Amino acid sequence: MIKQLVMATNNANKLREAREILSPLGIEVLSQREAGANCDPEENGATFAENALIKARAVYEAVKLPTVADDSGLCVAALDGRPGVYSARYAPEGQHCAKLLDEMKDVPTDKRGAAFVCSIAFIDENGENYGVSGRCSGSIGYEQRGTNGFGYDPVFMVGEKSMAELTADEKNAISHRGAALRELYKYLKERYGE
Ligand code: ITT
Repeated sequence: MIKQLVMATNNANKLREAREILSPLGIEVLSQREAGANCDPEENGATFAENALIKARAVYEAVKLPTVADDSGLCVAALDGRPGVYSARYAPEGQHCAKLLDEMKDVPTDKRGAAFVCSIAFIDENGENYGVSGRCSGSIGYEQRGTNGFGYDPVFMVGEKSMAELTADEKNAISHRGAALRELYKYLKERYGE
């Protein structure tokens, strides 16, 4: 059994969601800062999976502990899948939702479909990698709603509610990251469980 793994992220919400789902494993999930790594590698991969591996590899090389990294984003059908892997770089801090609503202002209701996508890379104690992914379908709303979650959650509608109107448990149950983390959970439990 491994006792610790490091989450290679600068996003505190991703770390929280990973801890919420992985905690029953009994593996301590350290932030990269707690592990002594201060990494922010250039995410120049063409896919979520490539970028997740770039982030995991950078932290693994710095701390030589099992490492997990998440690369995720929002793919909007009416925008040909944008912002996709550029989701974090789509707008200045705090302006992502407003910019997206503006870009979508003339798009009719039946064409507002979107999906959150998440790829997670795990690098084990030998430096070997394993990947999982998850997806959550929804649509882009017409206004920002709710204060939970982070990022694009206030404009991402799942049924009648935005993702930011869900509790943490409700979001984890349906989210792209929740799905990917549950896959990772299964893998880690089978591989390292008693
Ligand atoms: P790290 O690279 O340090 O992990 P980051 O926030 O920059 O942190 P990404 O490069 O993976 O992460 O970019 C993800 C983008 O997609 C970012 O703009 C997020 O706000 C958004 N995003 C990802 N998951 C989300 C979620 O569950 N809810 C809302 N927005 C999300």
